[in-house]
Amino acid sequence: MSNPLATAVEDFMTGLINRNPAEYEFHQAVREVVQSVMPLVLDRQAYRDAQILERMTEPDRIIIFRVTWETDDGRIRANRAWRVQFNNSIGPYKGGLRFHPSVTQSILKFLGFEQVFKNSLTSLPMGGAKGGANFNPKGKSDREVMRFCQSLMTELHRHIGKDTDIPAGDIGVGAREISYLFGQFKRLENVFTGVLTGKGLEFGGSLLRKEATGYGCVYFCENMFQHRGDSIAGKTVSVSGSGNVALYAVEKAIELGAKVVTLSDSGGFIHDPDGINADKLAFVKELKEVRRGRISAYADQFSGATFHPDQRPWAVPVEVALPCATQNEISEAEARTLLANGVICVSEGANMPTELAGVHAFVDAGILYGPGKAANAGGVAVSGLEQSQNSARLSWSREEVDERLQRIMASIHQRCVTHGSSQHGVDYVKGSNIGGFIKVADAMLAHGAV
Ligand code: NDP
Ligand code: 2IT
Repeated sequence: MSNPLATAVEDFMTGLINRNPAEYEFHQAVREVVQSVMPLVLDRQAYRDAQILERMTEPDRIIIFRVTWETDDGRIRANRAWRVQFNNSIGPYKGGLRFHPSVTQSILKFLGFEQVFKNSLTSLPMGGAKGGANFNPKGKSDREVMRFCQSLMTELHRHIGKDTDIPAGDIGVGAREISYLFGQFKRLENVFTGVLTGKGLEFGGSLLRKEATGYGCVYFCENMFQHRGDSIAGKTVSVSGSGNVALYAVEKAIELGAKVVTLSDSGGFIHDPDGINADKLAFVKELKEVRRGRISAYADQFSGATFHPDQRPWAVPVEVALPCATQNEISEAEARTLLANGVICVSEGANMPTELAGVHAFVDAGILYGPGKAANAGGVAVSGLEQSQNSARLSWSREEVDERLQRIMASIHQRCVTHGSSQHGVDYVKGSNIGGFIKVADAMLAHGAV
C-alpha cells in the first residue's frame, strides 16, 4: 500500500531534483528537512496554498562572480565565488564564507539552506545565506590570501551590508581572512560598520566568537545528556577535524571532564588513548592556528599517540562522537560502526557531517543525536551577539557572552524537545527541522506573495 506521506516527499523531491540537477548535497539537505516537515505542510492548507516549501527551497538569489588575483611571482589566477542569499524573512541574510577547492554551488546551496533553519532556531533576527570560493588557501602566502580577499570583496561589497547580508567565517576563512575582507570593505565603502562577524577584538569583534561553535556544540551535547539525567563528564569522546570548531569543542569537552582521544585533518587522524589534555591542546592550537601544520605532528610529539593516514576516526570505540570537519564525513557504514562500538551521543559541530542513511541509523537506534543545524548554532548565535554589540557600540565581557551562548543553546535544545518528542524520547532531527521551519514559514505567509 502506498504511504501518502512518503509519496508527498518523493513527489516534492522529484520536482526539486529536476529543477536542480546534480546538486547532490543540496538534495540531501532538503530531503532531510522535507521528511520532517511534510506532515505539518500536509496538515496546514495555508502552507500549501502559499507554496511555502517550494519557495523555501528556492534561494532568493545567487550571485556568482570571477575573482582574479595575482600570485607572489606575478602569475594571474582566477577562481569562482558565490554568495547564496537564501531567505531573509526573519532578518538580514547571515552565514559564513568557505574557501576550499571542493566548493561548488551545490555545497553552498545546502549550507545556505541549513543556515535558514539554524538561524531561526537561535531566536535571533537572522536570515540565511552562505558564500565562498573554490580557492585553496593552503600553501598560499599571507600576501596572496590578502590579494584574493581584496579581489573577492571588490565584487561582494555591493551585495552585502549590516542590514542586508552579514558574512562570517567557515572552512578556510578564519581571523586572517575576515580581517582582510573587512579592511577592503571599509576602504571601498568608507564606513566602519559590523558588516562581517568574527572580526578581530581590536575592530569590533566579540569575545568568545572564536570559541562559540565548538563550545556551543559541547553545551548542546551536555543539554542532551542532562535531559536524560546523564552528563558528558567521564565519557570517552572522538572529535574529527582540527580547525576552529574542533579545537574549541575539545577545549570545552575537557573542561567538562570528558576524555577526548582523537583529532583529524584531511591527511588522517591521531588517536591518543591517554586523552588530549590542556598542554597537548595548546600544542595543537599553536600547530594549527600559528604554524598551519598537519595533525600528524601530534603523534611525533606525544608518545602513546598514533597517526592513521588517510583514515577517519570513527572506528575508535567511544561513547560520544563530535564530527567537526566537513559534510558527509560519517558514512552510513561508519555510523553503524560507531553504534556497534557503543556510541550513545553524536553532537555535530560540522554542517551535515552524516550521510542521510547514517542519520536514520542514529535516530532509529534512539541515541542522543544532535544534528548540525541545532548543535553548531552557537557560532552564528555569537555572530548575532557581535552584531548587537556593534550596533550598540559596546563590548560585552567574556562571561556575559558565554552566559548568553549557554542560554541560547539551552533554548534550542528546548525547542527540539517541544517539536521532536517521539516514542523513543526526543527526535532532534524532527525537532530542529520543525522548530526552525515554523517561524520562517509563518513570516513568509505574513509577508504575502514576495
Ligand atoms: P576550519 O577550516 O577551521 O577547519 C576545518 C577542519 O576540517 C580542518 O581540520 C580540515 O583539515 C578539516 N577538513 C575540511 N575539509 C575536509 C575534507 N574535505 N576532508 C577532510 N577533512 C577536512 O573550519 P571550521 O572549523 O570553521 O569548520 C568545520 C565545520 O564546522 C564545517 O562543516 C563548517 O561548515 C562548520 N561550522 C563552522 C562554524 C564556524 O563558526 N566556523 C559554525 C558552524 C559550523 P585540513 O586542514 O587538512 O583541510
Ligand atoms: O555554518 C555556520 O553557521 C557558520 N559558518 C557561521 C556563520 C556566521 O554567520 O557566524
